[in-house]
Order: sequence, then structure tokens, then C-alpha cells
Amino acid sequence: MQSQNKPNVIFFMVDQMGAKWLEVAMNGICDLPNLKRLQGMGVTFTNAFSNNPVCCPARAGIATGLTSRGHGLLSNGYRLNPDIPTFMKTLQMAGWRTGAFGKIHFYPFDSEYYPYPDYREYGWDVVHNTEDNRTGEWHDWIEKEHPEHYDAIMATPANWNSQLPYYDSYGEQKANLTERMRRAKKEMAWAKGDDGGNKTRTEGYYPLPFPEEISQTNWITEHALNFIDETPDDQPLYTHISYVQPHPPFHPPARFLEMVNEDLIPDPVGYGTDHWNGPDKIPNWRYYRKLYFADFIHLDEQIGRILERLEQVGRMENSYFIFVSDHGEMLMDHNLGGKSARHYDAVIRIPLIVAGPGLKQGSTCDLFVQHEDICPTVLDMHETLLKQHPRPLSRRGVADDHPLCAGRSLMPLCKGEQVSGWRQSVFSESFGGLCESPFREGIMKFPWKETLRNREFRYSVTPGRDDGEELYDLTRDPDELVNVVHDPAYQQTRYQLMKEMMHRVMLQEFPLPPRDLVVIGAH
Ligand SMILES: [Ca+2]
Repeated sequence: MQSQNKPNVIFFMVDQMGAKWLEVAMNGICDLPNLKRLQGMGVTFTNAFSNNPVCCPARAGIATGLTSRGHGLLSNGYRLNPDIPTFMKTLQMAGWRTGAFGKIHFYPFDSEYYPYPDYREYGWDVVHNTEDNRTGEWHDWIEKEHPEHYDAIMATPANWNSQLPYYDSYGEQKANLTERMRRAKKEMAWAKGDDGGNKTRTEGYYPLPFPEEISQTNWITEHALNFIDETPDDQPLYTHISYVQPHPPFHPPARFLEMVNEDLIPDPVGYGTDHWNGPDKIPNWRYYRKLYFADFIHLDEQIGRILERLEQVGRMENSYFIFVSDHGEMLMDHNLGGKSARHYDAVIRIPLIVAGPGLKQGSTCDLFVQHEDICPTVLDMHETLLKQHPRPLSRRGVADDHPLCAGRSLMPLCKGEQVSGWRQSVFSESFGGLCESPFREGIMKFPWKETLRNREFRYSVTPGRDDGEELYDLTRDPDELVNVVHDPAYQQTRYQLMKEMMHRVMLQEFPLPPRDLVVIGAH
């Protein structure tokens, strides 16, 4: 039994799970008892949004409490500066034992660091890292301990993996895995797009072709369980349990497919209308959706294993929990897949649960919250943390309790306290694939987008395009089908949202670490 009062912090993260899809799933498609249990132990935020719906900037925003411009990761392909304070590092300094299991993604995949990045400098005592690039520790464990499944595993990574430079000369043996991946995909029937024309399977998506027990998802859980077991009883712990699923390719173990209520899977938004814009981009979108939802059941079971272990070791009563995703997934709404600059509800609105002792059990909160709020929320879970978290020197004396964060603690909301001046909208942004070459042609191909979303409207701007301005009246058009930005009836609304967005763009510059961490001279 943990003897002192510092709470454990159990952080669950999933990749590419939209709030829309979790809500749809929980409405009869899937039985998710452990996520329901977490909801029952705390607050579900129904208007939580990704600051930047792609892996690296979203994850850095969570860890630092900063906007994309604040922490500097505008898109994938950047490295988070380890000098920027993270809540994990503050927990570590304050006496928590900290561990990270699974996906972290603070580095660019095509860097000198992968397949063996060292994430300890961000504030973790123990790290077992595996990501959607499928290289590194989990990969090597399969090759060594389960060689009979190695070729199957080599056939599962998405095709972009074969473009990663370290796949050409991998590990100590300098093996050319690119060729082996291509060969494995060619030889394994399930990895091919051709299913004999019956469309029972969707290209690149299939039931897990190796045992569930050695899946990446279970491997992450096993390491988290070991960490819980190995932490001294009298030490508080922070577990960063970050699953790669339901990131594509979707390939849940087959038994979870049988547990999906397929009849309740909705048609994609716009399906069967003029809006659909051509043939189905995914030929069997219903099966594609079924695989995605089956991943939810797999993840829920893993969360259940963690909860069970916390109970066994006597840590359940003194633990706070966070469940969150980095961003959502179009899942073929509007005949589109993926995320990034597609700022529809399915992409930018994320699931967020904050649970634990003293919080409003089984409640929901519909205030507008963002990824940047998670860091100050964790720092607000114990009185020692906020004091230890670095703050800009230039602001000392202005407000001693002001952390180096753009976000705001959710703990008062979770405790049911009255808060004043809460934001009425959220801001989200995407920088396409051309962060260093913002030429018009590039923006047309890989759009940049900035979005202001409030209770009634979604207003988005894509620079460099004549048609790059969108306004959706969410009360009348919750599926975001009709762009009313040029409708005369909406011009006042358009102007107000444009002005508010401009202010948000300016305000999000604060603060600018690491420059702001040190005052050099007086000038
Ligand atoms: Ca992601």
C-alpha cells in the first residue's frame, strides 16, 4: 500500500481516435467497460480539441502545455527541445518514478536518432519505446524471441515505413529491411490489395496476422505492468502508456472483430449524395470502420489489465487518470481518410477523460478545452508540482504561480468548482508537409490550415488558396457539408470569427521557449 499522499498519475494515450468515433462506438457498436469505468470515476470532456492534429506537435503540446509555436514542433519532422520543461520532468524532480511505454514521437523518424532514440532526457526514468514506424525495441524483441512471426510483422508497417532511411541499414547487422518488407508484403496474401474481387477486405487492412499476445499493443501493456510492479510501494509513479492503435493500418486481433456490432456502424457523412465526390476511395469502408472499432475493444481490454494491476498493488484509490488521443481520423466521412489539415469534427475533436479521487464522478463538461491544458492539469494534481515547474524568469514577480504554459488546469472544472473567464473557443492549426517551403504550389498540395471552433461555428483559413476560407454553421449543419463563408447572411459572423482568430494567432506566440527561460542582461 502506498503510504504517502502523493498521487499516482496514470496517463493513457491512443493514436488517431476521434471523440466522434468513441461516442459512436459507445452508442452500441462496442462494449468498452474499462473506458466506461474511467468515465464513471471522473469527468469526460465533450469539447476537447487537438491543438495540431498530427502526432509530434500534439504530443509536444500535451507534454509542455505550449502551443505549436510555443514548443516549436509545427508538424512531424521536428525534435522537441529537451530544455523545454515537461510535466514528466517536473514529476520526476518532485519524487515520482516515471516511465514511458509505447509511442512518444518527440523526434523526427528520419533523424539520426531512430531506431533507438533516447527519450529519458524528457523526464522518464524508464522508457520502452515503439512507434508507428515499427522499428526499435518491439521490432527487435520479435526478431529475437518470436522469429517465426518476424516476416508477418515486417509486412504490417504502412508503406511509408519503407521510405525511412534507417530501414535500409538496420541495427548492428546493417540489414536492408526495405527489401525484406517489400518481399514480405508480396508473399503474404493478407497484405495485398487483391482479395479476389469480393471486397471482403480492404487494401492494407486485415485481422492481426500474428498472436495478440506479441502485438505491439500488448507489449506496451506488459512493460507498463512490470513498471507498476517494480516501483517501490512508498513511491508515487507516473506511467505514460501510449498505444499506437487505432493508427492505421487497422489490424486488430480477429476475436475483436466478432465483438463489433456491425449493423450499427453508420454510413460516412455525405455518402450517397453529390457531396461524395467520385467513387469510394476505400472500396469497403464498412469493413474499414469495423476494423477501427475492433481496435477500440482491444485497447479497452489493455486498459482493464492496467486498472486490475493497480487494484492488486493497492494504488487504485490514490491514482489520477488521464485518457486522451493526439487527434482523430476522417474514417471516410466526406470520402476522406486521415487527419492533418482536414479540420472536421472527426479529426480535431478528441476524447479526454480526467478521473480520480475528489473529482466529479461520472460527469461531463462541455467547456472548450485543448491539449495544452493537460500539462497544467497534471501539475495541479499535487501542491508540490506547480511550485517546481519552471516559469519564465521575466514573469517572476508578476504572478508567482504562473507556470510556463499556454494552457489552463482542468482540475477546478473536474472538482466542480466555479471558474471564470474560461475560453469560448479553441484554436487548431496544421502546417501540411512543407514547413520550410511555404510556396503556393506546396500549400495547394499539402494545405496549411488554421481553425477557430466555438459552440456554433467552425471557421478555417488555408493560406495561398482562393477557396481557402471555410465557415460551417454547426447548429444547422453539424456534419460540416455546406460552406457558408460567402453567404450574405453570415458576413457579420465571418468578420467576428476572423478577428478572433487573428487575436488567437497573436496570443499563441506566448511564451517562446527556450529563449524566454533565461533573461540575459538588461536591454
Ligand atoms: Ca498520431
